[in-house]
Amino acid sequence: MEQPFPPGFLWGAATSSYQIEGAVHEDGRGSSIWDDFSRRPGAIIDGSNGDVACDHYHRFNEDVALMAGMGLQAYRFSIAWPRILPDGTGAVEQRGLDFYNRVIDACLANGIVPFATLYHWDLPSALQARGGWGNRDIAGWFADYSAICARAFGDRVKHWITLNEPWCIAFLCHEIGAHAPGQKDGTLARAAAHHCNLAHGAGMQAIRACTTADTQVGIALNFGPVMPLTDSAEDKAAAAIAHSYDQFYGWFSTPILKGFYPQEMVHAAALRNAAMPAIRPGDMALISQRNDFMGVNYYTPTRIRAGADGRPAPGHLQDAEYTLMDWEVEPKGLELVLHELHAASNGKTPLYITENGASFADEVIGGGVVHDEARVNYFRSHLAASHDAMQAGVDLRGYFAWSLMDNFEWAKGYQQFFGMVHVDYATQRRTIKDSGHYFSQVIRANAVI
Ligand code: IFM
Repeated sequence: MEQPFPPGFLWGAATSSYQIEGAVHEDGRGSSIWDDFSRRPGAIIDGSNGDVACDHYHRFNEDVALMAGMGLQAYRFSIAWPRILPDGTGAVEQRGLDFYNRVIDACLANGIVPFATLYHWDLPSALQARGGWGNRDIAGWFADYSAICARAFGDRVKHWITLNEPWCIAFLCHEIGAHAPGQKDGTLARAAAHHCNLAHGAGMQAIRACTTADTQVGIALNFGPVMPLTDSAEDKAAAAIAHSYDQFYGWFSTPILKGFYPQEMVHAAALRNAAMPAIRPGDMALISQRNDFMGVNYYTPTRIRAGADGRPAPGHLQDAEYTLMDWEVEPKGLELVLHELHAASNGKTPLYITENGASFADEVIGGGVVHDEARVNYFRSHLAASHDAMQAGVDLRGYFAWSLMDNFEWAKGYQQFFGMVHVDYATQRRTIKDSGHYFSQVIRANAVI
């Protein structure tokens, strides 16, 4: 049975600058922390980098035409900070602005609504040299950069996302060290988390100051909601504990929607011998300003079981489906997050799914055919979960598939495939996969089919 979505529900696809653009030395672009990190031996699994990636910088017209052909109604892309401000602050590079003007205009000419993300991880190296996300001044640097973009593009871009996945910016990059700049310092990570939140608040203010009232600003947060490994009372109790310590909520959605860091974040920092960031008067008010929407990036849940002492321990289901990233496929996790955020904002903050998708090894047949049944099923089940959440009252306004096309998957290089469009990196030839065709049918029907 078809599950219809409401009229006006927005269907799109998402990408990010460093993952697709290439052209890292062109038109005055400054260096980014990913240019640096990807040169570090062992940092990227296949030794690759984003120098060429999908060559989108030169092929954006073809890519926008592809999107139009697929019937996409919206495109979430990110702006590379080092293309606009090669040194992070100071002199503006007009050729960088011109590139995004061309992308935006191409979208609009094809009836595609542009959603611009201001920061999707490619921090100018010059700012890293000044302490990067560990330096509280980054909130001001980011606000200045946001204002430049809002002034340049705000007449046509009406949807802005400040940061993509600040949990990754803070913890994956500064405590786990798996992403640029590859640091492993719990105190630094927590400072970075607070500075991300400040940058989000300051960035929203800057955008609003430079644009008209029809402009909408939000943030894209990632979530890995806790689910018990089994239905046993022990696993459920352990999952409940883990839920209260969930960093995705505790460090980001809770301060942004409610204006405080839960006590569990303080406790967890102490357990890791990490200091909490200094919080100055006015910080939490800046952080918890009204968001016009909140973006949800969801891929997989966090499975928790009771360890020997009853405390939460990581779990792995034996009989579940896993993607090439080894991420469990569980659409219920998406529903959980949507309900949680709806409740946390008292239903007052509209939601968009700003990323959702899966990496699988595709069957590249040739002659314009790529079979990816597992991805079709992933989309179908997660769209059904989104539909169910809306039926239950969640204010969900749109869905962006991650990703438009295969691309540079950060530390996993070119060994993961999230695209609805296959990219042959040797020729840069694009081929719409079965999942891309499926997504087009969903858009046409405005329903899960
Ligand atoms: O490719 C990334 C994206 O840049 C951020 N969200 C998760 C995706 C898949 O790992």
